[in-house]
Amino acid sequence: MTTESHLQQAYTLAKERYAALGVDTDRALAQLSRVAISLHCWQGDDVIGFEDPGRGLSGGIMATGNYPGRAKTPAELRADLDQTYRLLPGQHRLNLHAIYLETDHKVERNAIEPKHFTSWADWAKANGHGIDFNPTCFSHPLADDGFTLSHRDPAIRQFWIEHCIASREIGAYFGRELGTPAVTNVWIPDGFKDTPVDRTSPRQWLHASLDKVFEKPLDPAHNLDAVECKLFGLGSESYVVGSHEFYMGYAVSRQKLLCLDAGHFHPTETIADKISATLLFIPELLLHVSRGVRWDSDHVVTLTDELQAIMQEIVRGGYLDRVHIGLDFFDASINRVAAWTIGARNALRALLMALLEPHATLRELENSGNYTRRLALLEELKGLPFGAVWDYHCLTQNVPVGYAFMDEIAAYEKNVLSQR
Ligand code: RNT
Ligand code: ZN
Repeated sequence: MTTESHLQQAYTLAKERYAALGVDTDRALAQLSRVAISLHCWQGDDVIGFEDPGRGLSGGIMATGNYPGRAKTPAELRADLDQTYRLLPGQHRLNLHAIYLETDHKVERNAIEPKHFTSWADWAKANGHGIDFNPTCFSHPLADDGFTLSHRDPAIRQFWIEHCIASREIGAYFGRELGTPAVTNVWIPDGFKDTPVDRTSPRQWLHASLDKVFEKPLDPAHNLDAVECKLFGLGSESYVVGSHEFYMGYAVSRQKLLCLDAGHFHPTETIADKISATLLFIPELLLHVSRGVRWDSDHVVTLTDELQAIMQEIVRGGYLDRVHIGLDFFDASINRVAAWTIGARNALRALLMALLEPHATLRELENSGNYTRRLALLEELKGLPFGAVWDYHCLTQNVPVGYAFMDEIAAYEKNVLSQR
């Protein structure tokens, strides 16, 4: 008997188990294959980019580790991404930062244009990827004192406003070219290491700056604006200008997308519960699926309860059309293609688990006040043969089943990464 028929048999048995609970596994897989995850380009090169490869990462975030094989050119980064996408069932997006532009001479951040990103657009078009975008408000001399859009110096604020405006135009360019809107997400590192006396002025400046950034309406078919909050960062431990309350208020009043990064809240605070609450007041959400570990907000995503809760909330609430799922982590201590693949496959696995829930039954139990059965069923679901459904999905989508994806990564490391 071939492994393939084993996998098919296992699926048939799993399908029966789920069907007994009223769950249609084929339908769940069809839904899963329609979800595009936005893969963050920056895991491939430790957030360095191509603007000034000699300059290190700065701005309250840090990639640690020196695992060999980091992508140093756009061609290398695209090759690593291609390899990663080959290991993921489904068709996925790319999340690009402004510092990943391609140019043979220095271009100031406030002068970037779509023409610096045509190779990315061509590559995305040829491979069926949508693209999302981000202004890069860090790793730059004008961000070195820790402030950008909320800087006390109006000239420095103006520079970053122009950079963000240029970035929205590039997002719209990708959206037009690729026929799917880019989510352009503004995250700034602005904040104080130690206790500030004036918490108000930087927030007023940020508020005014953002209004200038978003002044020009762009067609939502091409570009969607998002803003990302944070609780604290490296060097901004005591005060972050763009806090949750700040951006929640901003997004609600301006009807922007809110970006919830799983690593940007108090260590015991999770973002799953924020989805249904925020979506009552804003049109759509962007998620940066990440994993906080102590002071770090950017570990590779593992199949945690928190990840499962996020995906459950998206599915249970019927929010798949209103929540953009992006990944955000950067680990330079392990194979970077593996980091992407493990994180993305985990996001998809958690999503599948959520799609395999007997939603109608669970709701009925809850609505009729039968919390005992609700608890029993939720616990029982954890032991159902979800893995057989996932394996079958990988099989039918022509990507490696199970741990076999590591064989391909090992070969890629031997033939490509170790030659760099
Ligand atoms: C930083 C934010 C932000 C960045 C990327 C590189 O804390 O999470 O999203 O990770 O812009
Ligand atoms: Zn983030």
